[in-house]
Amino acid sequence: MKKICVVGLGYIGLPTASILANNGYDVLGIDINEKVIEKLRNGTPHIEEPDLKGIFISAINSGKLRVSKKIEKSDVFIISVPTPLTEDKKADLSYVESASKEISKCIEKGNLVILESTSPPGTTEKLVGGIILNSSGLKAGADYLLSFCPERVLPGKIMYELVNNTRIIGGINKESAIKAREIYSSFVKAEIYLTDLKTAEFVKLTENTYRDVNLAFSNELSLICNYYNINVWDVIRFANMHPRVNILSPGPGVGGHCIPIDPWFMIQNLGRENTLIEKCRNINNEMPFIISRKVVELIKDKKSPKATLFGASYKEDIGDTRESPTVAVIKELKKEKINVSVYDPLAENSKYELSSLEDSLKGSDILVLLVSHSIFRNLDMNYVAGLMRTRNIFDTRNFFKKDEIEGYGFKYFSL
Ligand code: SAJ
Repeated sequence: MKKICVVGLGYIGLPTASILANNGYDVLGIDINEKVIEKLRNGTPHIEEPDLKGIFISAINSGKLRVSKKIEKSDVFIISVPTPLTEDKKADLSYVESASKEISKCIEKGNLVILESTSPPGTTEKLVGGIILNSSGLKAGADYLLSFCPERVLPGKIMYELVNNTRIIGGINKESAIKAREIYSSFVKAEIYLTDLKTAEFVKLTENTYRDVNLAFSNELSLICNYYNINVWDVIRFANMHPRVNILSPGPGVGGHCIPIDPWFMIQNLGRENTLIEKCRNINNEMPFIISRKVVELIKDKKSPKATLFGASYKEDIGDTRESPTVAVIKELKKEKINVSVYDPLAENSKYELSSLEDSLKGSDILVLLVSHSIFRNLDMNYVAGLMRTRNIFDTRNFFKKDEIEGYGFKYFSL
């Protein structure tokens, strides 16, 4: 199995295609977006991710990685396309569907098809396998091999985690899983465990749902601590000293394109309401509104109140703004007639206009820290204080030190 076609060149597909090419495979990366292909052909990755550029360029320069809009015959097909959430909170599998149709056009007996995109249990066999059977007549397990191998990498650390994280591979039969393991073991240094398709699909959802539930617990703790006037950050720090407790940090909400979405995939077919998982989703979704209400309360008496939000991306030290809690905070504050300006030197493709540091702070009544970018550590707080009309800081991430901040004449509020 020498030639691999990676369908979908996004956050997972592009790094995976590049690494496979650097490990000796002939890789063809496919994307439907003409602009993406053009950019890649000019030697520039269309996504920002530490260490990706060098690995991508060496793959392209070696001639082992090509990119195209058009699929070709291959030994292996890897599907790494987005699986977003529909309005009614179900998996939108349309990209998986169209990728499977493309593959059907050139699949041959003995090939291996691997789905990487996060999907509800049953998708690999029923949807991918079903489409390929209908369009090409080839049956998964009998005529070709079919696997599910979910990505598990953390945005911001993708290149490291692709190589160093353990992987779980599900196969429609043992041979499918074993063959898929052969491909990934060319670059994965950690263990690769084999199972069946549905288990592998469910494991991926379980990992992200576990994190969402943990985050909901920590966000709810922050509300309860608020009631008792206890510092939630101290509580979590001390509780986590217990060898079997590991609570995540509360914050202004849970963003990104995985954690707020995948729990819905897990429960979408159950027909049960009010599950723990749904409740946790709702708690996390409520956080930007809770933050906004507090901001309004703090500055509503000012004449033409202005709030400055620090951070537009969905989490620290990356530029990705997809599903960022900041968007909901902006909307809420605007509804309440608060002037809002946002500062984030890392943010890419922000839906909301961003301001310079100076413009965002000039005449402001509150600085709301929403994302803990490391670069915010270099801020000259005297300069920040000097620009603001009212020196309020609302720190939703336990980023600043209260005593230090008060030394600049700020009133400090935290979650
Ligand atoms: N967050 C907090 N407090 C924390 C940790 C995170 O509020 O203590 C917030 C972040 O600010 C962000 C959101 O949660 O808004 C999600 O961030 P994250 O770092 O928890 O997760 P992602 O979405 O960047 O990546 C996750 C990872 N999954 C797990 O850790 C179980 C990653 O390994 C997955 O590959 C990725 O989802 C994915 O693609 O599924």
